[in-house]
Amino acid sequence: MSINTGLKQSRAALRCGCEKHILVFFLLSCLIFPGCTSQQVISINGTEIKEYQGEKLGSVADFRENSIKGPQYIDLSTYRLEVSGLVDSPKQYTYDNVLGHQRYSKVIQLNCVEGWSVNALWEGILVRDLIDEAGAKPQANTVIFYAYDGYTTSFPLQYVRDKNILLAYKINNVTLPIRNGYPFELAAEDKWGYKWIRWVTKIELSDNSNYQGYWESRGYNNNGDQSGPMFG
Ligand SMILES: Nc1nc2c(c(=O)[nH]1)N[C@H]1C(S)=C(S)[C@@H](COP(=O)(O)O)O[C@H]1N2
Ligand SMILES: [Mo]
Repeated sequence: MSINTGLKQSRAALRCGCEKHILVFFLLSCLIFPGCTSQQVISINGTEIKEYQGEKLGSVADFRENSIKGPQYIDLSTYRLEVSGLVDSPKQYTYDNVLGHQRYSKVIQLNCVEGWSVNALWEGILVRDLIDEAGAKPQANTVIFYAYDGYTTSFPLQYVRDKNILLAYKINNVTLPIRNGYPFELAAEDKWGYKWIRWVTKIELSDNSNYQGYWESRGYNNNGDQSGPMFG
């Protein structure tokens, strides 16, 4: 008998043994938990937290679905986040490449102009870190974000840098649900909800400080500060 077939046989023996154990375990657990044969949802991602450092949080379920084309389904196997425009070296990141950056979390409230708001714990990476990796050219003063549904919005580069703006992949400790922008939503702190672009696909450095995004070109304020006007 060669070493190879010996190995195969012992593996097969192992498998059989395992299967027996699993069967016994299954039968026993059915005796203990009679409902065990019905389908259950098993959380592989932890559960949503409702409070953080004493502060009460809203829930993923509190967000109203108001996207221009409904929720977008992004396939991670082909997904790339592009960082381009006025940069020294344009980049393309996979989801894992993005998550490979230093991660941060922060409680931030989103306020929609429709009159609802949600306070949540956002976890993400700094947009600034991606921009610095690509190297913004000196003329760049604006950051334009693009999304899978054609939605766009923009910010002064200084805001993104100085405010440590997060590109979020988790909310309240769970991976962003599809309708909340999976894989990434921009947590545009201090800005109206229409600046919180979801399903982000591209970050472009530009020198066009008058660029107007989807809602901005339809009358909403380009600056989007919650402390400032909603329109104009
Ligand atoms: N890609 C994309 N992002 C978008 C929108 C959209 O239609 N498409 N709507 C915006 C508006 S108006 C709001 S209030 C927030 C809501 O985000 P949330 O559901 O994650 O809270 O998403 C913003 N981001
Ligand atoms: Mo909104």
